[in-house]
Amino acid sequence: MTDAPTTPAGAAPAGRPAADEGRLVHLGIGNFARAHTLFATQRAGGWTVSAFTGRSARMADALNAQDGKYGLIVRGPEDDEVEIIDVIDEVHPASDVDALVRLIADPFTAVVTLTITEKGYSAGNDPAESAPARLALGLKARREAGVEEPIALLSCDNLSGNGDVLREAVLAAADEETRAWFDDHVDVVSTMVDRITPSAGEQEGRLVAERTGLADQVPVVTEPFTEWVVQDTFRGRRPAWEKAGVQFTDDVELHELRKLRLLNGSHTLMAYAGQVAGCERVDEAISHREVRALVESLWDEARSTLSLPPAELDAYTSALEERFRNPRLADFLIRIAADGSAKLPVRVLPVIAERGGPSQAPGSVAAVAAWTTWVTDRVHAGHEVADPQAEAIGKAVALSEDTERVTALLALLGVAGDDALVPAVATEEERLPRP
Ligand code: CS2
Repeated sequence: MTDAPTTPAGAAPAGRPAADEGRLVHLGIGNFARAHTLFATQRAGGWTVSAFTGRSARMADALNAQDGKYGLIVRGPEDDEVEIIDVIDEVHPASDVDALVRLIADPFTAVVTLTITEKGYSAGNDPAESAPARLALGLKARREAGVEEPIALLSCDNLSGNGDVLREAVLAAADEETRAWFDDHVDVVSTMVDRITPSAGEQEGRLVAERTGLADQVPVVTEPFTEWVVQDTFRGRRPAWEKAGVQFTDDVELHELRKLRLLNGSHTLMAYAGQVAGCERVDEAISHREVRALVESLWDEARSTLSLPPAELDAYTSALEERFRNPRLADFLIRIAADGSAKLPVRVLPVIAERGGPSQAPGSVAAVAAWTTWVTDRVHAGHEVADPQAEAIGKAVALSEDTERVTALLALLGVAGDDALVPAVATEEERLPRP
């Protein structure tokens, strides 16, 4: 996509040969990591994965009971392909800090990948609450064990500059000696990840059993498309991910911004505006005339903030549209609606600011107004909002005066009370398409 040196798929980047074997530790073993990061690691060959769950330990029990194997269903517009992924050695609950410390201190471990979601990076310095803080304890043990080979930490979450964000979060929780040791022994790598991975249901388990014989309690369903762009800054071993088509580049940031603002930005818009308009899935939302018009407008605004050739952006948005329209994927909007207060400031607000304010970014303003409307409707209807700030959202939506309510909600996104976005969102709320 850019002039930056990007290795062609299948070729190892010069000077940093991939290693035949090693251990990768993964934090946050949900559906996405299993469709994307572990899939690529299986293709690379030779490496084993020790994984840790997110908050719920259920995944550890289920995967360990299946010897770490699971079925990956790649769901195209016409048919499914099913493959067994068998790269996991052991799965631990996130709370097993001793296991994490032991694994990071072990010289065979050379790479840590994280899918801990946006909110995971601001979880503070308490190892009981925060994956970066647990990682800091692991690095302390690695330093104390005298391991010299640099370990690479890769963020696979939808944040711009995710490597820098991860570095800050780990260093904030690390002791002084580990901070001094860090730069010589740790590479923190930014990556752009992409593969739409909806939640799987019971019929997916039946499909895996029929096609492969594996009785799978935790199958994964995903789309055919997959992309991983990785900053080329490894001093230690890493899997031969180029065998899975992973691109190594010095310029991850533009890839990140393009994906965050065009894919994730329109996902967020559809998640809220689509549900407010009565849709349940992404393919319905993108086919809804008025929601689609809002998506077009958001895309125009986001495109103008990206320094990429128009033809390339055209190709990117047409491919996105096709992915969103996949009629068999059944990607429910409620999945994408989670954690809006952590997503909007990354995906949407920067576009409004870079365009010069709300009057120059009506599609992006609609995404924010759709969020304020959706959380308000949802709490009033007695449902929970899955969000790290759910409690504060509940208090804000209880305010009966609209401007006060919108002001309180936008404050949770870091928007000041006198920002022009407040009246713009209050007005836009009235215009959103309804069933
Ligand atoms: C979605 C992402 O949950 C969300 O907010 O936008 O999970 C999206 O499906 C992935 O980033 C696609 O790569």
